Amino acid sequence: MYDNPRLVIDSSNPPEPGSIVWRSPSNIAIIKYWGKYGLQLPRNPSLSLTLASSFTDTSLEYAINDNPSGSGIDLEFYFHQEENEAFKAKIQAFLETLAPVFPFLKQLKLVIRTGNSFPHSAGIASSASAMSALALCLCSLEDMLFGTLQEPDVFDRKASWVARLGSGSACRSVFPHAAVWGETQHVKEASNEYAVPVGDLIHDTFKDFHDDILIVSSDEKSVSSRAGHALMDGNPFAETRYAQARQRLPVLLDAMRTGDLDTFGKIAEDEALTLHALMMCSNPSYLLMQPGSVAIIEKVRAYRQATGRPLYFTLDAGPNVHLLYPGEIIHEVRAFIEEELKKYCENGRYQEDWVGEGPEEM
Ligand code: 2P0
Repeated sequence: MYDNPRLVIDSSNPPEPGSIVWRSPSNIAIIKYWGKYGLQLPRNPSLSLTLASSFTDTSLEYAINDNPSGSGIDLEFYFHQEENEAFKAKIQAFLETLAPVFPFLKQLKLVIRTGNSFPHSAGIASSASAMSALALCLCSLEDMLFGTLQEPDVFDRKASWVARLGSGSACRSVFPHAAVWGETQHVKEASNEYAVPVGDLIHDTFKDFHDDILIVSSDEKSVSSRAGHALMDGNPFAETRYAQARQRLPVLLDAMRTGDLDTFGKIAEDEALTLHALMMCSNPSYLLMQPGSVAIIEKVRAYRQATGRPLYFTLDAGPNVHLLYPGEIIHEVRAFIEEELKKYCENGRYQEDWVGEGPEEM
């Protein structure tokens, strides 16, 4: 869709060396993407809230390469100031698949420095923030060299498309407040190829909204998301699940438009438990929730029942529990975490996060 053989640097007029820096946040899906086909295309539409305090900073330094090797991409890579061969290999392979989209990459020497705002071992998904930050740097570089992405909407759409190829969920991090990824007739221009912003369609309640991430375990997951998505292909409930997500999307959007927290919360919690149920009935089956996750879920439901306060949970593909609630009950919720939930967290750890304004160029 974005292949462009004209994006080649004129060697008689090379650019001065320079650098580009983007900060891009993670996101939390309310309707989950789980199951994909082809080149990172989703089996159902998903909707996420864009976060703020869990982010990746990525800088991309570039200079003309006087001795291009012809085939590969000349890359130096640092993660938290240190070389990291495993991450470097992944990024290098990703950049090489992007050669038809950004042919100028092979004409440059690149240095990528990246790091997360949260500890590497926090068990917080970093592929969404990392891949969106990298995609934004690449689009800024293209625009700097060729002036081809001057329109903000055009820039964001391409960044979202590139981010998706790096990690599906990353395409949703490009936009403020909330985004939808995947075909649905209920959102204008929605596509399987990129996410679209829906922040303008939601009630202010969801813009002053929190997601405190309770770190139940920071251990590496026993089954990666990549493997988890693949197991959906043989899951006997897959088609029913995809249909459910498609039907739910307009219901969630309507609740978010009107500020209906009750409907929002019901869908959020059901989506989380459905995601984990799908893992439990995959073949082979697996379980990423832990006893602490279940204890927190039960406490959250009991708290809501007892107080009537709109506190809900969701889960990512891991044991950590995300607490979702509007800003107006922050003091009550933080006291509840401290008194009742922190004891289930690894070393008492949780990351305070909230709905944010999307990526920033630094
Ligand atoms: C999501 N997750 O919608 C779902 C729900 C986790 C739980 O997408 O293989 O890292 O890179 O496309 O995006 C996590 O999987 O998977 C994920 P790839 P990704 O956020």
